[in-house]
Amino acid sequence: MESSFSRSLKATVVLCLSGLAVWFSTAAALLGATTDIRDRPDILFIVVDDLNDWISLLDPAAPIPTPNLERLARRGMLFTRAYCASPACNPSRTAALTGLRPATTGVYGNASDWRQALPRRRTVMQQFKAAGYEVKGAGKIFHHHHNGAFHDDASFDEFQALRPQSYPPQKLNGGADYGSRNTDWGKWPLRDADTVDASTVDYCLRALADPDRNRPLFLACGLFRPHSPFFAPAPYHEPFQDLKLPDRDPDDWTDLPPGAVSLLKPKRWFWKGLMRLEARRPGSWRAFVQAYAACVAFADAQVGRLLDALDRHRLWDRTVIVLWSDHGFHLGEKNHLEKFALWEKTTHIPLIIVAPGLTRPGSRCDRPVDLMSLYPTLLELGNLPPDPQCDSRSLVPLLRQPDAPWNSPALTTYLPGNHSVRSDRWRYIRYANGDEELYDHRSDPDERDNLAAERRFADILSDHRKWLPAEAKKPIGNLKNK
Ligand SMILES: [Ca+2]
Ligand SMILES: [Ca+2]
Repeated sequence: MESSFSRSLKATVVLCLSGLAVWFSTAAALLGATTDIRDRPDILFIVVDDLNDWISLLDPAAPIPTPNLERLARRGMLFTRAYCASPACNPSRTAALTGLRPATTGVYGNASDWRQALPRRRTVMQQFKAAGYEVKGAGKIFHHHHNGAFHDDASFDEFQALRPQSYPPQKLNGGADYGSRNTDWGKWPLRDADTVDASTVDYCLRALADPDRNRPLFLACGLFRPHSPFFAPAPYHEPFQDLKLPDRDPDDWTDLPPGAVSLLKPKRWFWKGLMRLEARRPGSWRAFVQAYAACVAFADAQVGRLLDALDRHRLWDRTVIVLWSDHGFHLGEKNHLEKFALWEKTTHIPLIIVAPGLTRPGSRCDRPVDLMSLYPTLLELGNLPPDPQCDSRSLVPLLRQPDAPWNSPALTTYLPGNHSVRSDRWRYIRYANGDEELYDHRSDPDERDNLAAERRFADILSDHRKWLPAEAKKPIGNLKNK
């Protein structure tokens, strides 16, 4: 007679084998053993605007909770050291969505017309369209100027434009002389439903619920928060009344070389303006940071609505999900505000990839990677042919095995000739005039002590210099960033 132990052992073996069978069949569908378009996974592609790393997803000690990003990460792989290709909306998005770096294309600034620079280059969405996918999108995918000039109709079968931002009758931050209404912050609007992003997510929920799909779906969801103005309905602000302010050293800039200062100086008005406002209205800096946190909480809640739809329609097993931010954001660290710099705070981003049958639930990868890998990764996950023009390679080996060999660092470019190389341990920055910075993340995660002038690090410097792009395409359009 069979013992209860051997029965339960058998049951466990059967369960494991059937689990493995599901795993192998989904992995086979993902990785090319099938060519039938109907067997290909749906893709949910979520891009969040200006979301930095001061979030519980990336740092349990960070003050901004992101429960829905963590919920998503539990389904797949979190990249703990992912970096943008450029610390501004247009060059970052153009690079990620075309697979070509700023130094390859000349698209360095927010005013560079990327389509003029790359009239024939297929975006990653166009690759999926050509392969038979239905490609839909909503919100901020490409960088939008006020007139939507940089949107690309050719990338979508159907697209819902970003809903225009509504503004309160008067500025809310009390700083009539600090910035424009686009750098305002406060409790606005009253209801979630009246926000820019609710409308974007509503569209995506309808696309996910469509029962008549006979083609695989590529759905791009572009969330606008936490981009300024830092507006979110009142309940999102409440948890942050006692938020600590970021640490900073008032003298942090004394060891910066002239190349750094001249690059960053045009953006100093953000920080100096906020400090002037702080002097006149104490508490303004804290209110600014609290409002950013509220906008992150709001964006996280919008991601939660998408995840609820995946639960509701049982889409997890057939959907590849990629979530990323176009760059990070300074809240006063290193006496800097906003983006437009090459340090950790501006370049470090959340990146989550869920590939059913491929990524282990709740896995993490600590290899330094950058957003240039998104395009080739998506092609591989969608079982599309690789594109030899891409400037980087697919992350699929790391999705399979997070500690697989990966000998290239992450590379970020800001305006022509300024680059940052982030390896496991070091951040190396080289400015257009040849000036350098070097930070040791093992002992200095806030990048306070520039070590580039110390002779004992000469080998580290030369190891990192070899990753700088050989090519430097001339800039397209003017380089102003607003
Ligand atoms: Ca952005
Ligand atoms: Ca310093």
